[in-house]
Amino acid sequence: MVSLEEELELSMTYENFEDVPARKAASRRSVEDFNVPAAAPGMKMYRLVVVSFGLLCILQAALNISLRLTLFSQPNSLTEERDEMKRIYLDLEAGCNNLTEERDDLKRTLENYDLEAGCNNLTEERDDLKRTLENYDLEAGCNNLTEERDDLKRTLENYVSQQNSLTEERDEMKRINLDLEAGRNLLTEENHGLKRTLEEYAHYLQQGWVYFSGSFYRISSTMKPWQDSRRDCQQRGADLMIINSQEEQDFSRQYKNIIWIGLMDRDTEGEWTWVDGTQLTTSFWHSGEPNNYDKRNEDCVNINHHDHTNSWNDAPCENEYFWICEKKM
Ligand code: MMA
Ligand code: CA
Repeated sequence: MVSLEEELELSMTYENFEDVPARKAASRRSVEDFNVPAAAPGMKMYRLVVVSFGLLCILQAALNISLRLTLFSQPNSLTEERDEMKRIYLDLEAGCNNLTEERDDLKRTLENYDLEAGCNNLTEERDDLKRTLENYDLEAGCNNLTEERDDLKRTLENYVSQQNSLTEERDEMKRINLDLEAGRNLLTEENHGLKRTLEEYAHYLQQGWVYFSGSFYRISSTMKPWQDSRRDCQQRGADLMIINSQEEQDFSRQYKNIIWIGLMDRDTEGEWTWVDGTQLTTSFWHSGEPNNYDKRNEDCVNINHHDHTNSWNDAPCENEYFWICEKKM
C-alpha cells in the first residue's frame, strides 16, 4: 500500500525528472487546446490526492464505527446467555437435591417396612375367607333364594291382576262420567228451554191471555177488518185462532160477539185455508154456510152463531168484527 507521504513524494519526483522538452510541448498543447494556465496539471493531481485522502478517512471512520458496534453488541448477548445458563444450572441443582431427598425418604421407609408381618396378615385373611367359604351351605342358600323368588313372583302376579281390574274399573268410571256429563248437558239445555217457556207463560198471563189445552187465547176489545185483526195478533207473537178439535170449537163459543178466526179462501174461491197454511179438514160451518152470500166475496170466516155447536159463517173480509188470537205453546 502506498501511503500519502509516498504518493506526494512520487508526484514530486515525477515533476522533477520528467523530460522537460516533452512537458513543454504538452503544456503548449494544453494552452492551445484548452486555453488554461500551464501550472494546472500539478494542481489537478494535488486535488485528486486530497479528495482520495478524504474518502479514505471517511472509509476508515465508518469501519471503525461498525467494528465498535459489533464488538460492543456481542458481549451483551454473551452475558445474557451466560446468565440464562446460570439460572438453568441453579434450577437443575435444586431439582437434583429434591430427588436425592425423596430417594433417601423411600430408602428409610423400605428399611422400616415389616415384610414378614404384612405377609402374615394377608395369609390370615386368606385362611379366614377359605373357612367361611367351606362353611357356606350352598344348597340351603340356593333353596332360600328360590323360595324368595317364587314369593316375589306371586306378589308381582297379584299386583298385575289388581292393576288390571283397577284399570277396568277406571275405564268403566270414565264411561259413566261421560254419560253423566252428557246427561247433565241435556238437563242444562232442557232447563234453559223450560226457563224460556216459563218466562213466555208468565208474559202471556201478565198480558191477560187465557190458557186452554196447550195454547194462550186473547179476545180483542175493538173491532177491525180481518187483515188488520191478523196483523194485531202477529204483533203480539201470535196469529188468528185455528180450530182443530171439538174442544177448541166449544171453547171458542163462550165469547158472545161475532169474532174473526184464522180461516179464509181469498187465494182460491172455495178452498178454505188456515193461517198456518194447512187445509181445512174438520169444519164447524153453521147450516147453509159457507154461502158467499149474494156473491159479496165472503172470503173470511167468523164465529157467528154462539148458541150452535156449528157456529162458523163466511163474511166479507173488510167487515169489522172482534177477533181472537192464539199463541201455541
Ligand atoms: C147475512 C150474512 C151472511 C150470511 C147470511 C145468512 C144477510 O147476510 O151474515 O154472511 O150467510 O146472513 O142468512
Ligand atoms: Ca156467509
